[in-house]
Amino acid sequence: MRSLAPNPVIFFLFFVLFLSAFPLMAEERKAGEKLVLNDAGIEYVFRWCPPGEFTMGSSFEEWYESRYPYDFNEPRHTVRLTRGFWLLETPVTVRMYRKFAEETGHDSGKGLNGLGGFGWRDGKIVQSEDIDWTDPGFPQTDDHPAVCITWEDAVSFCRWLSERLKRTVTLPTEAQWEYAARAGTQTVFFFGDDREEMVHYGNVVDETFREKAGFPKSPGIPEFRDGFFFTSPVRSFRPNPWGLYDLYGNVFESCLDWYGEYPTESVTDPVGPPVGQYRTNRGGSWDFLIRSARSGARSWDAPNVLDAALGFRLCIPE
Ligand SMILES: [Ca+2]
Ligand SMILES: [Ca+2]
Repeated sequence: MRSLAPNPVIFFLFFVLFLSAFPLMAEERKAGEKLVLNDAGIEYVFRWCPPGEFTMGSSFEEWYESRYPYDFNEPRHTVRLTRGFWLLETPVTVRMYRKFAEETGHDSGKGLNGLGGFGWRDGKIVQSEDIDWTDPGFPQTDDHPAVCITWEDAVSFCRWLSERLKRTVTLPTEAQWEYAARAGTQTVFFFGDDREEMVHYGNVVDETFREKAGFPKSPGIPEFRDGFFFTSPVRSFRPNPWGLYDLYGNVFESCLDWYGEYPTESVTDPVGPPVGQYRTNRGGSWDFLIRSARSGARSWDAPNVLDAALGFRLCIPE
């Protein structure tokens, strides 16, 4: 008579198969691997950023040579990220943001000091009550990065999309942003130290901008033409080694943290100070000099600032 007990050999084989499936799902996932999520006809493409350790910040020499207009605030320190995360391949686009605004009726508020958004009017950057994400003062198609998005707007968007996708969607921390941008590099930019190479990787203040904005020639402005005066459609430039586009230039990207001084010692999974006045953002923009687009360069804004230089990128923590 056949035994009803499970065949030990088959049981063992299933057990081995069961164990072997897990490394494929977690440990062996490659940096830059894609995750494509869909909601209401909109595609969100994320790239995998594995757990790891890196040196955050840059050298005093790098900062000094860039003539960054703030005190040295990016001293190098070791950061360990114990959990991997998915980062949106591009900044959040107008198409994505419009869906959120239409569905929720979200109101961005009146901006810094209640005086509206910063955008382009009559050949210069001004603050005006009629400037917001629907009209920053220059043409924006659905494939351009959403701009004039406050930190508070960005967090509201994340909350909304978390419910839609049934997953936690948030802003990256400053450490996660820099870790992903560096993608294992320690140079000024992920493509090396030569800022002239930026012409292939990001939309910054270039010769075209200088001419149209009527700026004088200056050592901070490169001679190249990147092809865009205002924002550029996302993916117009080459990605970084982990498949992330538009990290440098185009729009600054809000991060989760309050702005504060870096720790002097090694840290694990840093999230910034517990309280603060400004929120961090990263990467430079179409109307800022290349020096703001360095991997280690830090910037910050009040959480209610509406600025045509400021957008955001999404993070799904593992
Ligand atoms: Ca440009
Ligand atoms: Ca950017």
